[in-house]
Amino acid sequence: MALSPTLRSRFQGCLVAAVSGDCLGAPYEIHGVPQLDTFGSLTAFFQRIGTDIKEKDYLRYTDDTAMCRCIAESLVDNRGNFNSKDLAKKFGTEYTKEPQRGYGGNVISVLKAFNKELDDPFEPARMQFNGSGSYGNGGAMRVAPVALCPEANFEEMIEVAKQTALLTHSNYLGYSGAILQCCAIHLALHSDPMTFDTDAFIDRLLEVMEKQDAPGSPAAKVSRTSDNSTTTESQGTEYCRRLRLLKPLLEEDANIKKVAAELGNEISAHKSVPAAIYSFLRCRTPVEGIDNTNALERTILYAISLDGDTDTIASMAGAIAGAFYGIEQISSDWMNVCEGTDVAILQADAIYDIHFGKNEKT
Ligand code: AR6
Ligand code: MG
Repeated sequence: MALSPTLRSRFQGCLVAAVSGDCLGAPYEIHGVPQLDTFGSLTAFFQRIGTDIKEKDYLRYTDDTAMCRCIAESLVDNRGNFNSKDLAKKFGTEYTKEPQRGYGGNVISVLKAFNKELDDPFEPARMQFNGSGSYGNGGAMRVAPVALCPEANFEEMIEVAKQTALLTHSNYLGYSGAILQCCAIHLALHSDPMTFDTDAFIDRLLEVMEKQDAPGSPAAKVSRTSDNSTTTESQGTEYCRRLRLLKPLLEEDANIKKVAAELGNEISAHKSVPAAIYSFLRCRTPVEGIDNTNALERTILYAISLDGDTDTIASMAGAIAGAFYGIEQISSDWMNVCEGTDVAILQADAIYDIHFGKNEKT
């Protein structure tokens, strides 16, 4: 890459690539990723995007983008600040307006509750799964707008990421996934692509999550799932264990099936956020079998190839990669066929303007 993208380009790239990953990954969540020649058939799908898809219809976004848009809108309406009642209301209104966006099975009851007057908007989420709360990836999939802030806001940003997730995901694993995804986007956003250090990036994420996992933190207390079973490992180590797998997997250039098996490709936050981060890191350099020289597009294609929760993992990987490479790396074909890329740019600009002002040249 000749020049580093501007920060405004990276804000836009983040939200647009998140929408694109969602739209491009969604058809595969329903139909599955072809098992044979995975990269080849996906590459062919990507090559057709500019032609036949444009003629038919555009690719629709799912709940990931619908909720991400609510967070962006709420942050803009509140001058960059988190407002729990406002965000809950926006989630509820959005769900009522378009309930068919593919929302997670259990979160729907929380979203419906947001349409009533609530003294405590966090209460419905706490009731989920017999009181253990959801560990779905719904908190992580929508967190990108929170990550779009100055470096100096890092600690405050972690708290906002947690709060936005807690409205629907009170389980430690659910909201910690949002924290990890938010930090990954934020670090990518503020990294210089010319001097990027993969090991330092992973180490920084581990440092953040080790703090989350510290004894006495909520992690240590959560040990049961809703059916009252316990996991064989402490839930508090779920994220750190997977983050520690990133370097060895990258070093051995593990095949895609191994990556999915070790990091996960599921609807739960701890079995999807690490896979999205891996997709970004792995795809900075060419991947055998993926015939695409654009690292951002390669990232989304790779994330979809992981199979499983394709729209959400591709959306999260896209958000990280978009924040790193900037909007210039997203083709006009993608912009045209993915529903909602226009709104993503407007929202990214509005968030940028809150933090840096309209005229700042960064
Ligand atoms: N115990 C058992 N199962 C659980 C638990 C738990 N504590 N928590 C979550 N699940 P949900 P989301 C399972 O409903 O996170 C869309 O497809 C359970 O099967 O809170 O917003 C998006 O594209 C539950 O239905 O919604 C994302 O991929 C599921 O996890 C995803 O859904 C989802 O949790 C986001 O879903
Ligand atoms: Mg999904």
